[in-house]
Amino acid sequence: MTAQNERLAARLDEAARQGEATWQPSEECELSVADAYAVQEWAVARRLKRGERLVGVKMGFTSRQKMAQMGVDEAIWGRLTDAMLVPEGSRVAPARYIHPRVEPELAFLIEREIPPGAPPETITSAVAAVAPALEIIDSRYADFRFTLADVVADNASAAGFVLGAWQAVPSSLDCRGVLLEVDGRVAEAGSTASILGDPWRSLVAAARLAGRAGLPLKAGWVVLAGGATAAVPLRPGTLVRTVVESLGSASVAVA
Ligand code: 0L1
Ligand code: MG
Repeated sequence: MTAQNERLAARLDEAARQGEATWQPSEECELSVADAYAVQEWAVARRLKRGERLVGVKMGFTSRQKMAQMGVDEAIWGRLTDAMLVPEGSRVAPARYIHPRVEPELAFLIEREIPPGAPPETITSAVAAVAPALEIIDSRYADFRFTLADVVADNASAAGFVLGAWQAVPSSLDCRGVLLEVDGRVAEAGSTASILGDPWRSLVAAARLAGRAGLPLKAGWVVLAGGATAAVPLRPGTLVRTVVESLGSASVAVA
C-alpha cells in the first residue's frame, strides 16, 4: 500500500462516513485499476477495523450499456459489509447517504466456499439459494461522475442492499422479467438477461475477480449479481419494491 493509496482510501472512507461528496482521485493523480482495487481494499479495511464484517461482494457494470458507457469489457466488483444490509421491509434514512440511487438486483447465497481459481462448472453447485434484491448505490463523488479507476476505488459505489426471501435455486435464471416500482408504479422494467446475459455468468465473474485478489467467496456470503435496470434516485417518503418474475419481491421504505 503506497502512501498515496492509503490517503485516498482514508478520504473515500471519510466521505462515506460523513455523507459528503469528495473529489475523484483521477483529478489529482494517475491511478491504475490495480491501484484502485488496492484503495478499495484499504478503505473497506477501515470499516472492518471499526467492527464491520465482510458479508459478500457486489458486481457492477454488468450491463452492455454501462460497459459501453465506461469503455470497459469487464465487470467490476466491490465488497459488502454487514453494516450495508438494510433489512427487507424496513425504513431506510436517505440522510445517511450522499445522493443515493436504487436498482433491482438478484442475490446469490453461497453455501460452500468458492476458492480462487475454482473451475466455473463447480460454482453453481456451491449456491444455496437466490433472492430478489435491491442495491442502494451512492457514489462518493459529486454528480456520480467518475472514471473506471475512481469508481473501483469507491467500492463500486456500494452503499446498501436489501434481500428478499431466499428461494431454492431454479434451473435457469436468465430472461426473467424484473420490475422496479416506486409507490406501486413501475419506474423501470428490465430482465435478468441484462446481467451479463445471465446472472450465473455474473457469479462466475465474481468468483474470478475476487479470486484474483486472493479472496474466496465464503460460505454464508451474498453475491449481488448486478443491476437488471437503470437505477433511480432514492426519494424520501417513497416505498421502493422490486419484483422478479417467479422469484418474489424485495422492498424498502424511504424515511
Ligand atoms: O452496482 C452497480 O452497477 C454500480 C457500479 C458503480 C457505477 C455506478 O455507481 O453507477
Ligand atoms: Mg448494482
